[in-house]
Formats: sequence, C-alpha cells, structure tokens
Amino acid sequence: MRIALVSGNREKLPDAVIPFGLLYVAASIPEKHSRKMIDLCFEDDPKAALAAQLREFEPDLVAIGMRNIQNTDYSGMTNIVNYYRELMNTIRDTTQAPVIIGGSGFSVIPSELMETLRPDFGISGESEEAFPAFLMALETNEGFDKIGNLFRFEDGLLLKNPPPPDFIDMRTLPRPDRSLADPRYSEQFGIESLQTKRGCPLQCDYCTYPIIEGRVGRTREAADIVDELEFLSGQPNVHHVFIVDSVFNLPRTHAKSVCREMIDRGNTMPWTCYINPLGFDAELASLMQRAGCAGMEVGSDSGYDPVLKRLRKGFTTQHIRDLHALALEYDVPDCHTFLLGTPSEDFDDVLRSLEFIVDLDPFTAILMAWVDDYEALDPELAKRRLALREKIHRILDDNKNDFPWWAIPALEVNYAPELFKTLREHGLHGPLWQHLRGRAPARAHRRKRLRATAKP
Ligand code: B12
Ligand code: SF4
Repeated sequence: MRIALVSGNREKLPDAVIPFGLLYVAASIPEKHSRKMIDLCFEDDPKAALAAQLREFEPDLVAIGMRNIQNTDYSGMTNIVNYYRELMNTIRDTTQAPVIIGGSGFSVIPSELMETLRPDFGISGESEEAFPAFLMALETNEGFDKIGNLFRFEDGLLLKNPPPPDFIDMRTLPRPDRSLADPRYSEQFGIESLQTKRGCPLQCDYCTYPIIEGRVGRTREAADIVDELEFLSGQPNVHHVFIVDSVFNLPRTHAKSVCREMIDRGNTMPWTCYINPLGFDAELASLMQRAGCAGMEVGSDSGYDPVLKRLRKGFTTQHIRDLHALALEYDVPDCHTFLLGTPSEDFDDVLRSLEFIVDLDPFTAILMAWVDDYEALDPELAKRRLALREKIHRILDDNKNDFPWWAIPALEVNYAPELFKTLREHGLHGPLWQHLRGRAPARAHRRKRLRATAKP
C-alpha cells in the first residue's frame, strides 16, 4: 500500500515541534508498504500543498496526525477543528483513498471528532501496535473489530472498539522514524523530542494525559534512552532536547537512573522536562543539574490549596515551595504553569493564586486562563468561559510590567512569535522562558506586591 502520512500541525509557539507521534507510528509500518510524509507546518498554503502532494503520490491510505485541538489560551480560542475540517474536504476532493486519523488531539475527544470530521477510521491513544494491525485489516478486509481503540462507521453509525488489553512495552518499541522529519524543524528551531517512558499514575481532575498515554507507567532502559540522546546530540542543528514524558520524575527512581546514565556518559546536550512537585527531592535536583538539565516545567496549576485539592493534584502549595527552594539551591531554573480560572474557581481564588505566585517568585511563571477542550465544539460554553477569562487577562495586564519574567501567552507577554524569532536569531535555543531571567545567584530578588485592581 501507498500510505500518505499527513501532519496537520502548524503551531509554532513556543516552538514548531516534530510530528513525534506520527514518526513513532511511521516506524511501526511494515517495510512492504511505501510511505510519504506530508508535513503542512511550513507550507504557505497548506490545503494547496496537501492536494498537490496527494495528487503526485496517489495514496491508497491517508493517515492524518492531529496533535492539537486548541492552543490552550495563547489568544483565547482558535478553531483548529475547522482547519482540520478543511483538510478533510481537500483530501476528499483529491483522492478516493480511505482516511484514518489519530494523535494526541484526536485522542482527547475522539467520538466528537469522528462525528465532526467524518474520516473513515480513527485510533485513539498510542498506535504502534494498532496501526499495523489496521493496515492488515484494510488489506484483508477483516479483523477491524479486534483492533483496540479503533473507531469506524458502519451504516453511518459510529462504532468504537474497546481498548487493547495491554499498553505497549516501551522496551521493545522501535525509535521514531526521524528520517521523515522536515529538516526545517531543526534548522529553524533546533529542538528535538525524546520520550523516556509513557503513562502517568496521578489523577488530576482535568488532565487528558492519562487518556492519551494511560496510567500505567512503562519505562525505557536508561542506557537505551541515553543512546538516543547521544544520537540526537550528533545531529546537525539540534541544540536542545525536550523530554516529552507527561511527568519525568514519576517514578523518581527511573528519572534518577536516566540522569546517572547521562552523567556517566558526559552528556552535554541541554534538556528540559516536566516535573511534578510530588516526586522531587534534593538528590534528584542535584542529579538533574549535573546531567545537563537546563530547566524544568512544573504543572503547579494553582497557588491556593483548596483549588489544588479540587483539581486533585495530590500536592499542596508547600510542595511547590519545597520544590522551588531546591530549584534555587541546585540552580535548576523552574518554570511553573498556573491555570487560572479552572472550573469551580472564582475570581477571588484567582487572586489568591496570583498572591502566591508573587510570594513564591519562581524563575518564571507561565500564566494561562483556563480553556476547556470542549469549547472547540461548543460555542455556548466558549462564550460563558470567555467572561472570566477576560477578567483574568485584565488583572494580568495590570500587573505585567512589575513582573517582567512572567510569560502570559494570551497577552503575548514574553510569548510572542516576533520575540521568539529574535531570541533564536541571537542563537538562543530551548524553551525560551529559560532566557527571561538571570540564573539563581545573580538573580535580583524583587519582592513586589500584586496590583489587585482589575479595570472594570
Ligand atoms: C511534550 C508536550 C509539549 C512540548 C513539546 C516539546 C517537543 N519538542 O516535542 C511543548 C511544551 C513544546 C508543548 C507545546 C504545546 N502543546 Co503540548 N504536549 C506535550 C505532551 C506532554 C507530549 C507530546 C508528545 O510528544 N508525546 C509523545 C508522542 C510519541 O505521543 P503522541 O504524539 O500522542 O503520539 C501517539 C498517539 O497520539 C498516536 N498517534 C500520533 N499521531 C498519529 C497519527 C495516526 C494516523 C494514528 C493512527 C495515531 C497517531 O500514536 C503515537 C505513538 O503512540 C502532550 C500530552 C501527552 N501526554 O500526550 C501535550 C499535548 C500534545 N500538547 C497540547 C497542546 C495544546 C500544546 C500547545 C498548543 C499549547 C500548550 N499550552 O501546551 C503547544 C503546541 C506546540 C506545537 N508546536 O504544536 C495538547 C494537545 C491536545 C489539545 N488539548 O489541543 C496535549 C495533548 C496536552 C493537553 N493539554 O491535553 N507540548
Ligand atoms: S501529574 Fe500531570 S500528567 Fe499526571 S495527571 Fe496530573 S496533570 Fe496530568
């Protein structure tokens, strides 16, 4: 079969990221099939480029990777779903080949996206086993009902198979097929992706990550991970590696063994990861620092304990404070993401969180007003949520000048394409929040108070 792999993602904030999941899926396709990557990230006219490349390749199957369904508050709600609808129309107008869709964005609301986009098939969650099984089913026209998490239409009705009995064993998984990645990702952004494990055992209220990866942690061998890191270090134009694990330090023992392996092999490639305050201690902070960690992103979410409890984060503001103290002591810059105005949170709760952030004074904080994934499909819900978002954005706007190291994507404060471009032109790579402030010892400690008067 001739398989067209279409990566629809065009988001370049904070970086353009390789279609990592689709590259993993590509590596699972049996050799006998031919494949072509159609990556729309850098195309001026994505629909025209898609049509032209499909016409030329004449595929027997079109496989779309849908990474994002929203851009989580960069500028409110953008309708990425509409864009995918247009891509679907282009595909239908160009080829008779069946269409399958998958990816992290798709996995978050698969049934709704099947109904909205009307591809022939969809697979939610990790797909390195399901996709080759699907190819076999397509060739023989049987066995569709045995493929875990497969969605399909029969007589116009949406059918969904149950999940597979087991998650994929990461130790046996081939590496992603990076030969299919557009060189402009590294040439223009210089950042690569690396996965050390899948699954997060925690149960934070809103979180979609366990839907995509499952709750069962599946780790790779430290030596194998660092082999891949060394391979990336040898690639031209790769200046930074992002460890894409939902949470790098759960389990903590695994994170420590990966760091030890990096130290033993003298890793010099800077890297960033997601860290949870629950699995963090002095030994890990020290190992991360020695292993080349350039910064950690912490999903702190709220600075008010009742909200953390409602979000079922499993940690308290004290855990956040402890983590920050270690970050300072071991000089690992900490970037905390705060989601302001989550469901059940009122404006007073938001103010309490902001007071906490001012008091904590982390290396930087990314402040975002909560956007519900279903807003992409429900305009009424989107309208209701917008009022609180606007109020939150007003108070952030009032305070932004006093805290120049805060990043506020919706206001384009320290999070704007032009700024990022300039920083990159100056040779700065990696998550750009890492360049917003001086490192710990030199850091001016400017204790400020929050201006709590949001304009009406
Ligand atoms: C790491 C990460 C980041 C890093 C990426 C760094 C890097 N260099 O790669 C950073 C911080 C930059 C980032 C930014 C953003 N991210 Co992000 N990110 C993630 C995270 C944690 C992992 C992504 C990843 O690489 N996974 C590993 C790969 C191997 O898995 P995968 O992509 O899911 O692929 C598997 C399956 O989905 C499937 N699959 C994939 N493609 C296809 C195609 C077909 C045809 C099939 C059948 C199957 C299939 O099989 C793959 C292999 O098993 C996910 C959450 C998560 N746990 O999944 C969010 C996630 C993907 N991000 C998300 C979002 C929204 C964003 C941002 C828009 C904004 C933001 N605030 O986070 C930006 C956009 C960046 C961009 N350019 O697109 C959302 C997307 C869904 C949604 N709600 O819209 C997610 C799911 C988190 C969430 N909020 O729910 N992100
Ligand atoms: S720790 Fe992070 S990935 Fe895990 S459930 Fe909570 S928010 Fe999601």
